[in-house]
Amino acid sequence: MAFELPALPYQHNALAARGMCQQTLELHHDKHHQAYVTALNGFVEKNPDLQGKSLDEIVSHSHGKPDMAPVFNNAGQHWNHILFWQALSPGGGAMPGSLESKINEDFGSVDAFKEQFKTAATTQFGSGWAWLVLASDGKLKVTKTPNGSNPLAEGIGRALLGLDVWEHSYYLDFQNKRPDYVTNFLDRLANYEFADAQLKAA
Ligand code: MN3
Repeated sequence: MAFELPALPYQHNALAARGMCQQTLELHHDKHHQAYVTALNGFVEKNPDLQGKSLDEIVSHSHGKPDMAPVFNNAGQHWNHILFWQALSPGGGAMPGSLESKINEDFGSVDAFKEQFKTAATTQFGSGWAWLVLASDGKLKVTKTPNGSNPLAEGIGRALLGLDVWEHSYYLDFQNKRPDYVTNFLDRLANYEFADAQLKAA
């Protein structure tokens, strides 16, 4: 069974009023994400070891193996983008009370959480991701990973939200101003309802 590009959970123009234009989503989802899926399927087709494995299994199996780096990069990016589309919302920025309480408990305040997330996202040198994760000690944490890596591969908890900080994710909307993209995400695009549901399911 080949991996497939999931449809966006909203229209391509649905986030335009909130700082992510239609062209960004057309290129990022339809071209970049599709390219990761196509490349991953090519690797699976040629490698019997990968056949029949789930995406999570391929990510874990290929992580840290130099000869499997191309497989890991594309599987990781497929995994990351599946989460990313769900982490954005046309009604983003509104935080459910239950998530807000947990964030207050673990970070001190919502502002402190946003500061930590902004620091992680802006200090990730080059391409990568910033994450809100539920760590194995039951606490929420902010972390970052390079390139196509993610919390699953690195065993740093269950991802509740992920923000793509590759330039392709923000250059049309914010040019070189990654901090403005991150702030806009936290205040106007982040799907905290999704994060809350992930937290409740954990
Ligand atoms: Mn991307």
